[in-house]
Amino acid sequence: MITRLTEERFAAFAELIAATGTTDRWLVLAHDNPDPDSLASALLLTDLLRRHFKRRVTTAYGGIIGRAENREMFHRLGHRVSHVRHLNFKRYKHFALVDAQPGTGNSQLPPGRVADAVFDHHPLRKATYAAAFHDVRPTYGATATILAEYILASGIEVPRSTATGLVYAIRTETQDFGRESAGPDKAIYDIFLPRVDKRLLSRIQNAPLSASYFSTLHQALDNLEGVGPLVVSHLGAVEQPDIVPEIADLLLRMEGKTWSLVTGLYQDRIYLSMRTTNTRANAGKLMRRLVGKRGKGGGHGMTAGGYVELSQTRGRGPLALQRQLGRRLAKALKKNPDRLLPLLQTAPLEAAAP
Ligand SMILES: [Mn+2]
Repeated sequence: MITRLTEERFAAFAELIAATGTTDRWLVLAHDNPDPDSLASALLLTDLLRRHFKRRVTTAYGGIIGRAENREMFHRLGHRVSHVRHLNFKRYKHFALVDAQPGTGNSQLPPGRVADAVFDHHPLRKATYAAAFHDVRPTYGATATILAEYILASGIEVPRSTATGLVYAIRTETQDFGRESAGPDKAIYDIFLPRVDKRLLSRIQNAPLSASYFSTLHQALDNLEGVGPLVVSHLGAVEQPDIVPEIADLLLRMEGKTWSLVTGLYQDRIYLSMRTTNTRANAGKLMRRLVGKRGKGGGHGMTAGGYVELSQTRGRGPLALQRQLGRRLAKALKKNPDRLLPLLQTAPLEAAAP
């Protein structure tokens, strides 16, 4: 399905490309610690620029691809995606940002560098207007859906692996259409589903989990606290920041809970991840309120993420600040933060009787 809007935007994008040199190098940037939506969006835009517009393109990301499923997707998609540390930004004339916007602190777009194109589905930000071209659709469940519509408008075919990445991105981003799913996502999903490599999809979804995943999970369960509909867990230093949203997703499945918050330390930041099943909530706004001026936050209605710089702990140690963030959320949900108490008591297994 190609919407009227996409037809118009695609024509405008084509005009922008036509005005650029055929030998200019493009850098397509996913956001930091990219998720399936960001990776799939980057691949689709790369295919579009390379195969349809015949441009020279490098696809890149910053941070770490941590979640086992995302690593599997990354390694099996048959596309070269570089880490920015291996790139010389001076070689690129044009920058495109997908699933993120300038100035949000979650991409490697060099400071002061204006993006040529921005594709995203988070709420539109002022800084994005500076880009030569932007297509930001907050009603879409996935950014990859917007780019898949461009692919259809261009008439090119994408490889089965890219179609697989796209379908996986829509599934995870909308939680199998259980949250924030819009008509366009379902339409694109249905169009690309027959092109999916089912074995590849299964490999991604059942990726092997590392021992460190289980030990972090253990820690998360040990530190579980809750009040009313809220479940909270604070982690110490984590091996990779993706584990924070991963555990927030899992905790939200706890019976009777409709809000989850997980925090964890990585390098010089406290990472936060918030989830809710409340379709009328504005988790992104709440996250920005939680972190305030000490960090950055954002998101959608039902999912949000952010971080606070550890330099902002004012000598109290990170855990005090992590606890304060949990208490703040309890208060915002009109629950008494003093009632934020341990949730699980696991007794040690008794030794078997002789
Ligand atoms: Mn996204």
